[in-house]
Amino acid sequence: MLQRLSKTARMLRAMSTTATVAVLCGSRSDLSTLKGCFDVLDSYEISWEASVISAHRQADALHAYVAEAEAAGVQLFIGAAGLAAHLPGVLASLTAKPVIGIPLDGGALGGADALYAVVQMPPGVPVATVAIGSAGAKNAAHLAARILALSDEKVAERVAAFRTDQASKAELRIDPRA
Ligand code: C2R
Repeated sequence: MLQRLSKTARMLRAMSTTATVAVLCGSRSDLSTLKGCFDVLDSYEISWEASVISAHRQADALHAYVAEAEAAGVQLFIGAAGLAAHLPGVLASLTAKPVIGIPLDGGALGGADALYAVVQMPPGVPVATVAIGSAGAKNAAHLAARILALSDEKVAERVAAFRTDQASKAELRIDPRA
């Protein structure tokens, strides 16, 4: 697992700086939970970059990163953190772009601590909050695609195709005479 994570970290450093979506998490220990988020963004062919920057531990670096990312053309931020998960909320305080928050299951409270921290933002500083953990990580990417689809026809087509495919896979018809 450690080997896989350091490989992921190397991959992240090599990412482009012209991404549409910036994914941030509070710790390297969060990265494995975010794999589904990266995979879903890839499936929609949405360019992304990811960084480990903690609002608690690296406040100045986070401020600088958001300013640089916006200047480079990032359209949407995804923030993921466990425990007292302030990262997504601080992101929303630093940018007017949409922010999606993923609460992570990292401690004694099973992610409920992070969920409350991410979802209970004061009025005027919204964080679109998804489910705890890996299900939320995937949905953060699906939600990002739907937001970007409002102004990007290609992404809109891929969202429509995904929904059709998902519905056909879920369909089950039972013949009562069989
Ligand atoms: P470590 O494993 O590095 O001790 O981190 C991280 O997201 C992680 O889930 C433990 C947990 O602390 C979280 N963390 C935050 C923030 N920075 C780190 N919630 C933040 O800025 O909100």
